[in-house]
Amino acid sequence: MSEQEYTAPPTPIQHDPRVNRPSICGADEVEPPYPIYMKGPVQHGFKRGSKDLGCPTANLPDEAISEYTKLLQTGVHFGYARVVLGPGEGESDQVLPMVMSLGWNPYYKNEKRTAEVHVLHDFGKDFYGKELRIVMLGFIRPEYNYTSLESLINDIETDKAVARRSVERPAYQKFLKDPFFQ
Ligand code: ADP
Ligand code: RBF
Ligand code: MG
Repeated sequence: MSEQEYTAPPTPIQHDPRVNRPSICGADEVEPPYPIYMKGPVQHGFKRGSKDLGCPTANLPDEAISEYTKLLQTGVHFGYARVVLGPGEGESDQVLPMVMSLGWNPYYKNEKRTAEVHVLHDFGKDFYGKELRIVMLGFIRPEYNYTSLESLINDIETDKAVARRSVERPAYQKFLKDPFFQ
């Protein structure tokens, strides 16, 4: 399918908060269009992730955003990530679960498509400029336009838990050893 043939669906308003979300996403096997690989040096953004959301997101450069993502629904995806830190920083330089927001961030009225990765690990410091490698393995939910910051934060907390559980399955764990990360 070409980009011309494809019209992205409109951004839905957040889901009904009274309805429980699934605790695991994706099939038992990794299904197309996944896996999707991206890599690039971590960019500076608007610094809202840590400050407003309590959830830092490492921003990928525009050039690193895979062509495939234009055909994907914007929203939250899960997979694995590695921040290439080099020798002496072994503890944090490993392949780790990640949750990723791909979209236009309607809550913040951003005008550009962004790919932001939250690595499920406590780095204890920033890593701007370092190479970030990721593999997207599944879809969690569409991007929503939130009516409050609190409900966005609640959903992000659920996204993190869902991502952790979703990559724990054997077909997903295989990607820990993917040559792309070596
Ligand atoms: P920005 O708008 O510049 O992306 P954020 O507030 O989103 O700022 O913070 C992102 C930065 O925080 C990342 O670029 C990275 O250097 C750092 N960081 C620290 N821990 C993490 C983590 N677990 N996941 C993602 N980024 C992290
Ligand atoms: N922003 C939105 O406007 N709608 C969303 O549904 C949304 N989901 C997110 C999910 C995750 C896991 C993360 C880390 C961020 C999400 N954000 C969302 C993006 C958030 O607005 C973004 O991180 C800030 O703009 C800070 O850069
Ligand atoms: Mg960020």
